[in-house]
Amino acid sequence: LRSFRACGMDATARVSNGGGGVVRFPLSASSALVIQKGDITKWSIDGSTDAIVNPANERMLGGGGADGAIHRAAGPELVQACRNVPEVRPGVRCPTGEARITPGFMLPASHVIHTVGPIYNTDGNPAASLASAYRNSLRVAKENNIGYMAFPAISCGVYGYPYDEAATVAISTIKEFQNDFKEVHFVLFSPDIYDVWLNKADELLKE
Ligand code: AR6
Repeated sequence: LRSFRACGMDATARVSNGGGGVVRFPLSASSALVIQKGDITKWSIDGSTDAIVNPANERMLGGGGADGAIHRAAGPELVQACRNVPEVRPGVRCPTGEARITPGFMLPASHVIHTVGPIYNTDGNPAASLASAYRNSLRVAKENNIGYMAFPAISCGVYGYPYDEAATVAISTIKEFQNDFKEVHFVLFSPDIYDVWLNKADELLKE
């Protein structure tokens, strides 16, 4: 089922992390969802205004997992830019489900969109909070004329979201924005998550 969708030169050539297993799902005549394995800190689309999404926490000053890797790769200017994001209440710059944008500094991508997914076991409505994190990230990207963006599997690490449920929310929410982007990528670090995402995209994006 998958092999016929494996993309050819087009997307592969333009993804600068060189990762194999890049699978492209057309969403509309001019947009696609692209799923690949890899390290999101290395992702960009050459010559475009692009953004990677950082699965952050509400303080927005760095942390472990992908957040830690993004801050290390971006350099110290990123945490400075984050400090300059106003607090909405003490210690909270980005409430769960919202998103904020900064430059990418030393990253290959030009922007970072910071969002906060739900902690699966303590959030009252994790599916709504996760959908909101994706939706607000996409909205902020659109407001900043970003045509290409890359998401990790938000909340699927430290925050404990089950992969299959997360994939349903992630892919169906991105589908709502199919006319607003050229490409939305998932750059997935874990082979298990990559498999779950591919199967879910096959299921939800069948022509
Ligand atoms: N590229 C792509 N994906 C990655 C990378 C990378 N370089 N590194 C990890 N992942 P997590 P969360 C995957 O824990 O669950 C932080 O401490 C990882 O395998 O980074 O939303 C923040 O500060 C997993 O599948 O984010 C918060 O406190 C996915 O990214 C908290 O963790 C998300 O895992 C947020 O937890």
